[in-house]
Amino acid sequence: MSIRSAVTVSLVPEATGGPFVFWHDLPGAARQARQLGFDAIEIFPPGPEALAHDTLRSLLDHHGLRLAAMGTGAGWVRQQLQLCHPDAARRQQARDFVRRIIDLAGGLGAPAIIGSMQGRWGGELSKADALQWLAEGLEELGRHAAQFSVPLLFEPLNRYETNLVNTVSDGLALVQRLETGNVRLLCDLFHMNIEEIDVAEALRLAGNWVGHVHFVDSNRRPAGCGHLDYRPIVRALRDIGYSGYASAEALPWPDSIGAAAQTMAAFRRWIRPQSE
Ligand code: LER
Ligand code: MN
Repeated sequence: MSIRSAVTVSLVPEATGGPFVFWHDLPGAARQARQLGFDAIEIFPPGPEALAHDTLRSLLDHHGLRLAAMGTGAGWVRQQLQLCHPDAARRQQARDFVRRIIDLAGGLGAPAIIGSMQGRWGGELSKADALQWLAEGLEELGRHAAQFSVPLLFEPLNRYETNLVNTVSDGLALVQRLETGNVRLLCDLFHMNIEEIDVAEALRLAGNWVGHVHFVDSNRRPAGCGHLDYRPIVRALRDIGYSGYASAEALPWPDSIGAAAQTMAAFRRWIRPQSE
């Protein structure tokens, strides 16, 4: 199976200025995505209650699109929830938030993403304790996702966004220590460009654990608008047999439609000729 294309849409007003291609207008984003030839959209919702299953199902079906994944970061952005919180009640709120997004996305055949909901250590909270709370949350939520036959995606983030899990290697150590094998890594090329010694080698190291890819350039502009060399990256994805999404989580530069069109041109140049 070949790598499929996806493009992000944010519905979170507080995330304005963030790295999402389309903003606020979900039906408009779906229409543009389809017109440009994307296979799927990835949605960053304000919360699990913001979208109804049936509305989403009919929008996707109408445009012949799949749902690639759904973000949970609004739990952090809007409510400061995090899975490693030292307070048990706050941790539980974080898990509940993610679980309800798993239910919504899973019902549409898509995984949820844990990125900024992993949280940070510091103050009273040691790194070891933070990782332990995070691992317990991932264990429970990974098992929960399995009922929908989808993984839970865990995303290492660069050092300016978390001090917990920055690299693929640290991400692997975390997911491989879980009893559930259902938590996979989301490899975001922007974060990897900051943290990895060699992006392609890190993808090879992750191998079968790669569950999703954020397809973006070194400066978080759309693929082809920075200085990443995609040839060794795509070769590594092919060699590990990756058949998930290359999902454009990038700044809307120069604007949303321009970013989406640029991503599709890059996808066709580097990924589709090699993956078919
Ligand atoms: C945040 O930087 C990011 O890459 C998102 O995918 C995390 O949810
Ligand atoms: Mn990302």
